[in-house]
Amino acid sequence: LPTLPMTFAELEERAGQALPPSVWSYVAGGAGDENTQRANVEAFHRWGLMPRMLVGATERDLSVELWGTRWAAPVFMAPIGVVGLCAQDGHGDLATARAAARTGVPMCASTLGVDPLEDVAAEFGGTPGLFQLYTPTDRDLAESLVRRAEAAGFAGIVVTLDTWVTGWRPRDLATSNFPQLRGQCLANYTSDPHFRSKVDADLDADPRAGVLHWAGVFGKSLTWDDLAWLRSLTTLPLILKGICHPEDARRARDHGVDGIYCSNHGGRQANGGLPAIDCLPGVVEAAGDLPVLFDSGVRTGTDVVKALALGASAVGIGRPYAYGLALGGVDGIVHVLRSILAEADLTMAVDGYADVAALADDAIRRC
Ligand code: HOC
Repeated sequence: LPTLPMTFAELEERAGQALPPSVWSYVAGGAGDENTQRANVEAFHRWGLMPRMLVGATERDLSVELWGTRWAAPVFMAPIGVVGLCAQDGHGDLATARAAARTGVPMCASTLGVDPLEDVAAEFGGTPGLFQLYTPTDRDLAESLVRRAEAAGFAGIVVTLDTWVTGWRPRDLATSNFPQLRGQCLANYTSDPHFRSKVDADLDADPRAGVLHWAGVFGKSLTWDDLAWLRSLTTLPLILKGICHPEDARRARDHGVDGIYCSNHGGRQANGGLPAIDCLPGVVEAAGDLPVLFDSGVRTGTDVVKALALGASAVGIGRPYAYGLALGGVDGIVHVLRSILAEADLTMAVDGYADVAALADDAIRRC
């Protein structure tokens, strides 16, 4: 695919030209003056990998086992609400699932999708998938979505904790963008029997009624008291997303979750925070033997290796695959993922790490 970009800078620039301005400002933008979004990326430069020689890393195995399933690589596509709109045909969630099938890189499908979760899962072609849930105030709706994800064959439920209300996003406020965009991404809600039963209108004839009802089921934060309920929702691996403080990781572990997801939502929710990668070591230590997923600021294959060396079990790619989708649909995502994986693999080769476990041995230093 010679016409697709080979650097993140070019990928971002060309996606900005390709996407409609409203979708571009939504996906590229973040909270406040976007300082945390930038800091997430810059913080990777303050960590350096330590090369080891004469270890014979000629053959490498980047696969990892998570919750009893082997992943082809320690990388997944992070959930991005509204990513579906980056596709030219308007079915970006299906395109992302097809890219997962082609690369073996799992997709964490967002609840806020343009395509219903059953259709998305049907495209995975044997690659494991995770389902991301925003917790609505209506518990029966949450349960209905989880039941559907289980029936569709998802391998885990990722509960996003930091997005019960949308952050202060100047780009979206300036364009009054978000209400109109999210209205196009409610397929999981409008296809849900419980959601439909609560709307006093014919959703097919009056889609606005669905948007209004959807807006009303958010706006309340969960507390630790809700953890027992969340845990009781499913026997699938339950993973809590948005954990940055070690104490929260410890509490999550004590509440019987199966995984911790260290993330600051790519700097989209709260500005003024610590770079997520700097939070990762503390979260990993507190998580003990629980797998830790990570995202926020990952742009390159070396970023992936650094996050793994800091203890992540698997690393989420966000904006890069959304931009790949914008530029080349399924092929665009595959190109971005394969480039990141190839760079990660070559970095490990040259630095002398034959597999992810080897990175646990003093592979990274602050610089
Ligand atoms: C409850 C409101 O993940 C993003 C999405 C946020 C979706 C808002 C949901 O834009 O970062």
